Amino acid sequence: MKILAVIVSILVGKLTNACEPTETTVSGTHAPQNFCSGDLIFEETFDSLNLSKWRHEVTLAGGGNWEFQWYVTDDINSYTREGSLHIAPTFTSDIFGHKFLYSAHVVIPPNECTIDWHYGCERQGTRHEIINPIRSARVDTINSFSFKYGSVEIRARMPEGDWLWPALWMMPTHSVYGDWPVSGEIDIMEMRGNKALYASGGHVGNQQCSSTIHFGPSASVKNQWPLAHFARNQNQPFSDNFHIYKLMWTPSELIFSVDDIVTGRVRPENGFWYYGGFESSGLPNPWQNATLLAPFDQEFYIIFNLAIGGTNFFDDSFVNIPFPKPWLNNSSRPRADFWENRRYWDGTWDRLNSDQSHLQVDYVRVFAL
Ligand SMILES: *[C@@H]1O[C@H](CO)[C@@H](O)[C@H](O)[C@H]1NC(C)=O
Ligand SMILES: *[C@@H]1O[C@H](CO)[C@@H](O)[C@H](O)[C@H]1NC(C)=O
Ligand SMILES: *[C@@H]1O[C@H](CO)[C@@H](O)[C@H](O)[C@H]1NC(C)=O
Ligand SMILES: CC(=O)N[C@H]1CO[C@H](CO)[C@@H](O)[C@@H]1O
Repeated sequence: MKILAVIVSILVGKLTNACEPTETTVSGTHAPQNFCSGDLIFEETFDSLNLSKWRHEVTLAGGGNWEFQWYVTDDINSYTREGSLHIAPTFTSDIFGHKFLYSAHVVIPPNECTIDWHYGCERQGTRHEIINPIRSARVDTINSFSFKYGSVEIRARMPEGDWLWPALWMMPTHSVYGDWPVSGEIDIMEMRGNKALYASGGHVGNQQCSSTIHFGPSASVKNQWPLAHFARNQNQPFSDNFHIYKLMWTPSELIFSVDDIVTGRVRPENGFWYYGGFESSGLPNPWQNATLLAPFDQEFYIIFNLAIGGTNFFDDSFVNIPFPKPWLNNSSRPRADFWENRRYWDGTWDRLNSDQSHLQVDYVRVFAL
C-alpha cells in the first residue's frame, strides 16, 4: 500500500509539474523556442569560446568613461582554458612598440568596428595623448540571447591588479525608451582590481564588489544610480576565489546576490520615475505608459568585459597604497599619464605568469521565472 501511495504521489507530482507558463521572454539565435517556468533557458560553460554565441566589441571608444583599453578579438585577450573564459589585459606596445602609442593613426574598418562614438573607430596618437595603451576584450550575447525576467547566475573570479575594472552586466537589446540611461543598464557585478584602495568609508578595491542599475529620463538629468547601488565588502579579495554572482529579476523587483547572500534589492513600488525622484526634472516621464518596472520591462543581453582606468570609476580622492593614482580624471592626457606612470602599477599585474590578472568566467546560466 505504501509503495502504491508513493507511486501515485509521483504521478500526481508529474501531472502538477506540467509546463507552467512563465513571464520570461527570450530572443536570439540561441534562445529556446518553448520553455516552462523554472527551465534553464541559456547556459554557457566555456568549454570553448563559441563565436556564434559570443560577439566581441571591437573599439577604442572607452565605454563612455574614456577607459584606457582597446577592445580586440585577439585570442591572447580572450580565450577559454579548462572550462573558463579568460579575459586578459596586454600592453599595446608589446605588439606595435612604444612609439606606436605616440604616433600611430589607428583606423578600425567600419565592418569590424562596433562602437564609433568617442573616436571609437579612429584615433591619432600624439606626444600629448596616446593610443589606448592596453588591449583587452568585451564579449556579449546581443545576437544569441536576450531575455526579460528570470534569474542569471554567473560563477566568476575577478582579476587582481591596480586600475583593472571587470564587469558582468546587461544592456537593453532594443533601447525602446531612448538612449542611455533612459532604457536602463543592469550591472550585476563590478569591482576595482586594486589590492589596497581606500575611500573614507573603507576598502573600495578588490575586497569590494558592487551591483548597480542605471536609469534616468535623459543623460543630462542625473542618472539616479546611487539610489540603486549596492556595495558588498569582505575581508578576502574577491579575486582570490570564484564566487557566484546572481540577479533575480521579476516584473516587480531586481535582487542581487553574491554566493546566495542578498546584496541589494530594488523594488520601485510606483515605478522608476518616482523611485528616482524625477518629477522635478521638467522632462516628460519616458516610462509613463509602460509597466511598473520600466525601463527594466524589456529584454536585455549579457556582457562580460575587463576595462582599465577611465575618468569616472576611480575617484581622484581614493587613496591607493603603496602608489598613488597615476592619472587625474580631469587630466588632458589621462591615457598618457597612466602609461607614463606605469612603474606605479605594472608590478601589480601578473601579466605573463599566472591568471591572477584575468577576469575568469566558469559559467553563466539563465533560468526562466
Ligand atoms: C557553436 O554553437 C553552435 C550552436 O550551438 C554549434 O552548432 C557549433 O557547433 C558550435 N561551434 C563550436 C566551434 O563549438
Ligand atoms: C503615453 O500615452 C499618452 C496618450 O496616448 C501620450 O500622449 C504620451 O506621449 C505617451 N507617453 C510616452 C512616453 O510614450
Ligand atoms: C584637476 O584636479 C586637480 C585636483 O584634483 C586640481 O588641482 C587641478 O587644478 C585640476 N585641473 C584642471 C585642469 O581642472
Ligand atoms: C569620480 C571622480 O573622481 N570625479 C571627479 C573627476 O574630476 C573632476 C574634476 O576635478 C571632478 O569634478 C569629479 O568629481
